[in-house]
Amino acid sequence: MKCQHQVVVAFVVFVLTLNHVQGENISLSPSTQDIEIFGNLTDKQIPALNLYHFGQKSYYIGDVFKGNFFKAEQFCRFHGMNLVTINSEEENDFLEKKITERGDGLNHFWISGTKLPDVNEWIWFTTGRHITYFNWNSGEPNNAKKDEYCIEMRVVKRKVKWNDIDCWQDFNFICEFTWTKDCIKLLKDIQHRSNISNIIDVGVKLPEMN
Ligand SMILES: [Ca+2]
Repeated sequence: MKCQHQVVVAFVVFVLTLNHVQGENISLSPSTQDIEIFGNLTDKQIPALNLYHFGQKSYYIGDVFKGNFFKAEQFCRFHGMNLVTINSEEENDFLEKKITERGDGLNHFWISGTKLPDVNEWIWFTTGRHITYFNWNSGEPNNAKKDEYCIEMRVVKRKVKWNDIDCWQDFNFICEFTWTKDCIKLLKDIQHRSNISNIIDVGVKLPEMN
């Protein structure tokens, strides 16, 4: 189901992109026939999300809603994603560029980092893996209020930086999902069924899968 969610998201992005290019009315969801491909999914569950693509991941920059760390993860999971994990300077720089381009320089964003399970080590909440790349702001993490167990990021002097903070603050957030071979195969099947060419080349910039 998760993979189907991802493909639906990508398909909606494609539909929006294609209609925009052709100057037609913008559709906010696939047709009934498209939805039937995904079994129990209904149009009310179809998100029209604007995604960015880097490597084998796609990202949703959630600058419309705010919620605490857990609500942010809940929103991401509802849409077949998780809070973002940032594993390299290149990935961090990509998100920094997109946040800046969107004019979100004053916003705070939850990412998946936390030390809730063990106050002595930082992990990615969504994968359970130890964090190996850090991008702390100067003086952070400081656990200033003694309960700063989650990580938010924001633009500081034009650079995205991380800060530990309590998990109950209402912030924007970034979701991600990783493309798998099965997901790409499903997306190509939709392309075939829909008689729409270049769904991946035009609508979704996917990485080459080995
Ligand atoms: Ca802090």
